[in-house]
Amino acid sequence: MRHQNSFYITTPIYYVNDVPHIGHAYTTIAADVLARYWRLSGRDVFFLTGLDEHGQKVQQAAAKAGIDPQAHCDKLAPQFQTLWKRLNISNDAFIRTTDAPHKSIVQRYLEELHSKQLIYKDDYTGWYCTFDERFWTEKDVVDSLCPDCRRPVERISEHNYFFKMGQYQDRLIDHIREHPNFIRPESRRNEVLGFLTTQKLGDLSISRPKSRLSWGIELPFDKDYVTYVWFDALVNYVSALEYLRPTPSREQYWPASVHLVGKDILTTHAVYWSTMLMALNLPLPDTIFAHGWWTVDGEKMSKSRGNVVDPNKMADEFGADAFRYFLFREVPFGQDGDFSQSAMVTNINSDLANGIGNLLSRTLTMIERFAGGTIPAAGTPALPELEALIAATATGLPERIDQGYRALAFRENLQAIWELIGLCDEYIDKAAPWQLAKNPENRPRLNTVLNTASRALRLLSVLMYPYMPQTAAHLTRQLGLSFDFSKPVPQAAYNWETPLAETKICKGPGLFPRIESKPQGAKTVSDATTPPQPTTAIPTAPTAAPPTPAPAAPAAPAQITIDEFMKIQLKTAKVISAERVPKSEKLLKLQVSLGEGAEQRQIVAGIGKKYEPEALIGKTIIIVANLKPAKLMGIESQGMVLAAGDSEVRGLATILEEVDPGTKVK
Ligand code: ME8
Repeated sequence: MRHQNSFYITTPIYYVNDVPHIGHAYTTIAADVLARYWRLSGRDVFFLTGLDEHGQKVQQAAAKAGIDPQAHCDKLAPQFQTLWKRLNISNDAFIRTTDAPHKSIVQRYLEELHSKQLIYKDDYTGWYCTFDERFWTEKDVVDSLCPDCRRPVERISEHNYFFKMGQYQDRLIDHIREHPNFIRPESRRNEVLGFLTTQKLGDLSISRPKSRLSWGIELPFDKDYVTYVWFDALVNYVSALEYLRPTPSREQYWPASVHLVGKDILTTHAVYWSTMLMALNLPLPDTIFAHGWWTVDGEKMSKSRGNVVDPNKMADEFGADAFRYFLFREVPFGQDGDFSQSAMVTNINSDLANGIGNLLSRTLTMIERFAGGTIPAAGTPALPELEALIAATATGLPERIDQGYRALAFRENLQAIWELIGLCDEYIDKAAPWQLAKNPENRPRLNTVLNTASRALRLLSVLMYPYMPQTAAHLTRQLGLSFDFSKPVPQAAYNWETPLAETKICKGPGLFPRIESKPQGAKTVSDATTPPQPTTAIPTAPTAAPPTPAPAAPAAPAQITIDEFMKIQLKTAKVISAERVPKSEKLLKLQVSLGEGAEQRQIVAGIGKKYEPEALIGKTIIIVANLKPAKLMGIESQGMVLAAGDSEVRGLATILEEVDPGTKVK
C-alpha cells in the first residue's frame, strides 16, 4: 500500500495522433498544480504523464504522414515534452507505451488474466467505431452512427478475446458507494452509478486481430492479435512504477492518489480500469477526477474549424504563468469552460497586472521611498480594524487552501488568494502611506502599513507558487526573501505571525505587463522595445500624431473658442504606482486612479528626468482624460499629464487643495 506520506498523481497519456492543444495542457497543468502543492507541503510526490502510442488513431496518423508508426511517435513525442517544459510542468516521469518495459509488463498482465481464465476467446459480431476503437451493440447504434462521436460504424464479425469485466459489476457498485471520493465530482459519480445500476455490464473485448490493426502489443497467448489500446494504455499507471523510478516503488506509490482525466474518458477509467485492477488483485485508486471540456469561442475545438488553441502560442504571447492562472481562474474545475482570448486578456489585466503585479510594485516602491529599501518592523496600528481583518484572513488562508486542494477546488483557491490581495489594496488606499510619510510622528503607523503589506506578499508568494511558480520566485526575490520552492517550504512561511523585518528588498521589473487590445480583437502584449516615437515640446504624454517630424511651431499660438476648450476634459487623478519605462530616460509609466469605483488608467509621461517614480505615488495630478489612447515605446498611454515647462519639464501641475481623484478641472 502507498506510504502515508506519498502522493501519486497522473494525467491521461495522450494519443500521439497530433500535436498537443489546450485540453492536454489543462489536465497536465492541473496535475502540476497539485504536485507542486503537495511537494511544498512535504509529501513524497510522484507525478506521471506520458503518451499513448499504440492503436488505430496513431496507426492512421502515421499512415497519413506516410511514415512508420514508431517514427511518427518519435517525431511527435518531443512536441509534448517541450511543451511541458515550456509550461513548467514538474512531472517526475514521462511514460511512452512503446517503451520496451511497458510492453512486457502489459503482456505479463495479459498472461496472468489469461491463466486465471479471466480472459477467454469468443465470436463477436457488433458495430465497430474506428475512431473510438470500440464495439457498440445493436441498441446503442442509431442510423449507423456511433452514439459517442456520431461517426459511421461498421458491422464487424470476428473472433476476439474478452476480459470477464461483467462479473465485477456488483463489486464495483459497492466500491463506488463505499468510497464517496472514488469518482468525482459528485455529478460524475452519480452518472457512473446510474448506468452501472441500470444496465448489465458486459465483458470487454481486449484484442484486435492483426489483420485489422497491427500497431499494438501482441497478445502473449495468440500471435495473431494485438491488445486493445485501452488495456495497454491504462496499465501505464502501474507499469511506470516498475521501471521509471530508480527503485521498485509500487509499494511506495500505489494506489494512485488521483487519476486526473477529462470527462470523455471517465468510463474507461472508472469501469475498465477499476475492474482490471480487481482482476489483478491490485487496490483501486483513491480518486478518479473527471474535469470538464473546453470549447473555444463557443465552439467545439477542431482542426477543421481551425480554432485549436496552441498552448505554445499562449505561453509565448502571455507567459506560461498567466496562461496557467487563467485556465483555473476562469472555470470551476469539473465544469465545462469556454476559452476566449479576450476573456484571458481582461483577466490578466485585472487580476495579474492590476492585482498582484500592482500590489507588489506599489509596496516595494513605498519601501524604497519611505524606508530606504528595507522592510521595517511593524510599529503602531495604522488602521486597526482592517489590520485585524487582514490578519484573520491571512491566518485562515493556508487551511482554507489546503481544504481546497483536497477538493481539487482550484478556482475557489484562487478566489481566496485574491481576496487577500483585494484587502491589501484597500488597506494601502485607506492608510495612505504617502500621507503618513509627511509627518515623522506617523512613522510607527507607516512602518506597520509597509510591514503588513510585505507579510501579505510573503504569504501570497507561497500560496501562488503551485499555480504560478515563476511569479512566486520573482515575488520572493523582489521581497528579498530566499525561499527555495524546490524543497518543502518551512511552516513559518505560511504563518502570518512569523516576523518579517530588516529585509533588504530588491525591486525588479513588474510581474505582468498590461496587455493591450488590437483593434480587430486580436491581442498582444505591449512591447517595450519598440523604437521610441519622436516627441516634441514637453513629452508628458503621447500624441496621436504619426511619427514624422513635427512641423515648425507657429510664431503665436492660434486662439481657440471656449467651445473648443470645453472639448478637453481635464480631471484630477491620484498616482497609484509609477515605474520607469525600460530603456528610456524620460518616460515613466503611471497607474492613476480616477476615484473610488472609477476606472484606473495607465499614462506614459515624459517626466522621468524631473521626477523619481516613487516621489509621485499618492500625488494628485491633473490629466487630460479624453485624449485618444496612443503608444509610447510600445506601451499604451490612456491620457496625458499636465506639466509646466518647455523642452524640459519644470514641474507637474497639481491642485492647491486636497480634492478627490476624478474631480473635473476647468
Ligand atoms: O483519450 N477540454 O487521449 P487523448 C478539456 N490516450 N480537456 C481535454 C480536451 C478539451 N477540449 N481535449 C482533450 C486519450 N482533453 C487516451 C487516454 S489514459 C490511460 C489514455 C484532455 O489524446 C482530457 O484530459 O484523446 C482528455 O481526457 C484527454 O485530453 C484525452 O486525450
